[in-house]
Amino acid sequence: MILHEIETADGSTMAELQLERLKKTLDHVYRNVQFYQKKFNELMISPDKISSLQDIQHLPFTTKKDLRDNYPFGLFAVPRNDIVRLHASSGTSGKPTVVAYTQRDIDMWSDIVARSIAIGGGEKGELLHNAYGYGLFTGGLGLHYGSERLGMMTVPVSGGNTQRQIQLIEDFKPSVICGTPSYLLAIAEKMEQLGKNPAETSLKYGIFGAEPWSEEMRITLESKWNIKACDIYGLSEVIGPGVAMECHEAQDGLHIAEDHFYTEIIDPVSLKVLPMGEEGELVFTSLTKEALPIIRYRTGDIASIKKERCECGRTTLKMSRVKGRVDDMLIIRGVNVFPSEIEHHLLTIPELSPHYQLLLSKENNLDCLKVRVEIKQTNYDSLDDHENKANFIFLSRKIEEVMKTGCYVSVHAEVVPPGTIPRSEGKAVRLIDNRVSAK
Ligand code: DLL
Repeated sequence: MILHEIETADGSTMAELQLERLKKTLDHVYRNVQFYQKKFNELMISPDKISSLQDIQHLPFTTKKDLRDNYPFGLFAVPRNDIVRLHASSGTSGKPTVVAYTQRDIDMWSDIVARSIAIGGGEKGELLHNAYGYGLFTGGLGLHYGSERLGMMTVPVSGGNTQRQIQLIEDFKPSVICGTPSYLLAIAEKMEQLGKNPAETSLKYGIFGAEPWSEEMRITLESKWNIKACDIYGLSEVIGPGVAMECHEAQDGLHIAEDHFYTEIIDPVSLKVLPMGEEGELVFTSLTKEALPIIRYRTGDIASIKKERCECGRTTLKMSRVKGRVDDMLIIRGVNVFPSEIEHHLLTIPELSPHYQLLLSKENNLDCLKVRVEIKQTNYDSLDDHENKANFIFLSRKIEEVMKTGCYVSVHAEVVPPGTIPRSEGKAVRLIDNRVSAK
């Protein structure tokens, strides 16, 4: 295991480095990005007056809307000639958000992702199968460059063509696989359908992220594949994958690349910074980016942070698993619930598979939630039609009960036969919102 010096630095060394880098970043954005210059002037903030990390709290936030309003290139801080790469995130509505990288940004990002892969168990000389989508999405190329930087033999498979994924896993014998947790589930399922056992491949580590996933999903993936599955977090606006990565030793929170990103947790309503340990919205300030430096970016992701020496030896700030996005929180009859919490409780029922959908609708002006989930193949095949019907009804009632006691929400549950719910090859779309069309 390679531990980088900065990953084990003491608090004051890290803070000193962060402050020095923050000052440079603020000077850079003030001089080169009109948007920030205007905002700083409005708030009467002069970047050279920032003298401590606490002063960050006086700086303005940046939101996805700001990126959209300045679409496509309005927030770039370097001349066009210095930009070597663009990525974009699709988003669910409106224009994509476009992000840019100089060659130095790409180098720095590759270093960060190389570090992340090593944190998750990857080693120079071993083989990495990359099933994240290549293209405008940062997952494919982000992991790719990091893997090469680490010195791993990198297989750029991208997402999709599941049969070929299986063949390449069998033939090339990778030790690390990267992809969304939902796609790894789909690959495992395809193998099982072909009479193969995913637990018997050469794989040892999984680097999974780009979508929320629960601890129960980890257990499912680890046992299906016989691997250690670790969580990788990131977002294109901040850089892409690698902002934080869970270590395979402790699997207890994600190590934030603190030397590149300053992290805050805020209350998404009052916008006040919350104390360490409290759950709220993640906010990042980039400390080393050139093309698109970003100040106090409101991610919309809900998590908490903690500072402790980890079992793996690292001292960096850790963030919890992302519970979900602020805008994904459902309010069912006054009760707030995140889809990841529903997944967590759903997967405690052993007869059910991890393939599910959440369908939102409006009835009598109230939001209603239907949980549609597949039964496990083995539980289905062992029964005749009549028994299956009865079992579906029994399991549906059980789900409704578990949701009531676990998440305090009333849902309508529907158990369906294996293979009913569409499989994902990238980020899974589990929430289907039929509320607008029902109006
Ligand atoms: O999803 C970057 C990435 C690629 C991360 C590959 C990890 C692996 P975007 O497409 O911009 O970037 O989407 C970012 O995805 O704000 C979160 O809501 C969600 N997300 C990313 N990683 C995780 C994770 C990439 N590990 C948005 N857990 C973020 C939960 C995640 N949500």
